[in-house]
Amino acid sequence: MKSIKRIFCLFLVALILFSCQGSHSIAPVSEAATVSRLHVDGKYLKNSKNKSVQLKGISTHGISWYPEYINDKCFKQLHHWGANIVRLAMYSSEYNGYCTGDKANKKALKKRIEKGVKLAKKYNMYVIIDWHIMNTDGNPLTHQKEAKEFFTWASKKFKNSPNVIYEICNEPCNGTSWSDITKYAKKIIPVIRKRASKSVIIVGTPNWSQELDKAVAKPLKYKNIMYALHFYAATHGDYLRDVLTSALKQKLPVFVTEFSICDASGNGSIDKTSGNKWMKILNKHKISYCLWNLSNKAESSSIIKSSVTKTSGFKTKDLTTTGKWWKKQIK
Ligand code: IDC
Repeated sequence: MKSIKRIFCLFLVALILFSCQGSHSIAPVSEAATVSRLHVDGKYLKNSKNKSVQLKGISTHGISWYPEYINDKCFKQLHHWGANIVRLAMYSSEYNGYCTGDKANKKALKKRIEKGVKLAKKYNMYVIIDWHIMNTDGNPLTHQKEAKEFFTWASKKFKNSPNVIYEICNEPCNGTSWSDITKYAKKIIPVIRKRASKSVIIVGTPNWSQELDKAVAKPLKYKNIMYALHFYAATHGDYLRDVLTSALKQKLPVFVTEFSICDASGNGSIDKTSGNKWMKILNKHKISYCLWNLSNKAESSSIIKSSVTKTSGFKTKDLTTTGKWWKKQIK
């Protein structure tokens, strides 16, 4: 009788052990839940187990304007909400941009990036270092020298950080050609790859990162390159969605490093219907995305209400319409 009991107990223990092992082998909800080095394979971003991953997260506002959200509790909450990526938007020109501010400003911006990368790592998130060219320096060649210096610093600093993704030119615009972007990319990509040889690098496309067709026609000849598409759902509808779907048919690796559901000014009315149509395509093709923007600026793209001055510990009632919508998407 005793030995039957013993066998029964042993059987029970084995059963428990087996079921525990089983639950470990279940794939995590988000394949990128643990930060591992990523690579690009066809149109997909893949992890070290060769599984395609979709990164979902948010972009800061300009880190000269709103640096206060780069803090431990805020990043922890973003992670808790389901974000697995944060984009650090560093304007190159506008308002204390990297190339227009003084030496002390350059230093402060670098410190903020270091802090952001460190916090992202702590909470198992990827992080994009975004060289945020815009209207006043829409041709990336304008500040190529400074970009070289900056990316030399960044790639040295983060060469051992597999969670870092480099975005070398936010939105080429004002008639900047793909040929100029290519010239710039050929100078900057080798600078990054010299130190961070396997890093994923995202390249902006002409016309505020909308003309993916130009990259399809003449892609860059480097490994682990993705191309940026930006959309603002209340302004950009079927026309731009078609640009995306035809680029995907050509297997172009696309990363939506910036989008929102308001109009292209970052403000104005919100179009959830168009936003939902966009999400359907992004999710279907596992396209990674970052929403614009993590701040409380009084504009409809911000996720925090302008009346809310705290920088962490947000309740649902602290979030704007955009914030609530985005939180549901990344859950
Ligand atoms: C906007 C901000 C706004 C700021 C302005 C400065 O939302 O508060 O005053 O930049 O130029 C982009 C840009 C992004 C813009 C955003 C909305 O990458 O910097 O942010 N947008 O206009 N491309 C399309 C829209």
